Amino acid sequence: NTRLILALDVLDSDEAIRISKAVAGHVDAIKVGYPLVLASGLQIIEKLVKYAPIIADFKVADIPNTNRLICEQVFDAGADAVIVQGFTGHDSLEACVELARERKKDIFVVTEMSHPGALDLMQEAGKAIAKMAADQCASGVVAPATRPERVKQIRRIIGEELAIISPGVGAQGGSASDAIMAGTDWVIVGRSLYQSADPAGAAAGIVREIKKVIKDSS
Ligand code: BMP
Repeated sequence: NTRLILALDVLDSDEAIRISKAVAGHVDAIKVGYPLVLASGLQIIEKLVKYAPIIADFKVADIPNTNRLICEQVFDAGADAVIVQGFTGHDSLEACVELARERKKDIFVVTEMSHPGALDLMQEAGKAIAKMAADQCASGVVAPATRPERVKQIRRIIGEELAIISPGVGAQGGSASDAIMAGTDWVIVGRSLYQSADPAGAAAGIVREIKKVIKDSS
């Protein structure tokens, strides 16, 4: 358990495989999203799943029936988890969570996002979405490493049963150790890993930072 997730936003499938191979063992999961899947096809998931469990970041945000159809396709493609939006409401989320339960897969629900513009509209909704995710027993929520104080608040809302996964470390200015101290279970790192000349070394460095802050605080 390294508590690190790679966000693999590269476009080329050979590059995706090369980086996944390099960081395998340093990461607990690989997050793939629209950039990679649109550029190289949904089959990329099957090719990467041998290196780490795959979280499909499609930020699913539709009516319940469409959400279910999307999640079915993604689970059939070999993904272990899907990231969905929460702002569409309880029934849309429920369609995803129910399917995931049947398939023994995971759903992570976006609360408040990590970029500055998330403060325009998402902050109030984020708390209600976190509560909804907990009420429906989703596997976890996505919360911003760029705002550790929000991670703390979201942790208080969801309790200890759900996981928090947090993007925003590195390129967006957040720190892995601050996010972990605030209550994040896994940090999600993209550019700082896949743009590095040495992705394995960069991943190992972040894992060392995480282990150190956990050790120092215990
Ligand atoms: P990077 O470390 O390169 O900033 O990548 C972060 C990844 O997490 C990207 O895939 C981005 O789409 C995703 N993400 C995010 O940055 N903030 C959020 O609130 C939710 C995300 O899924």
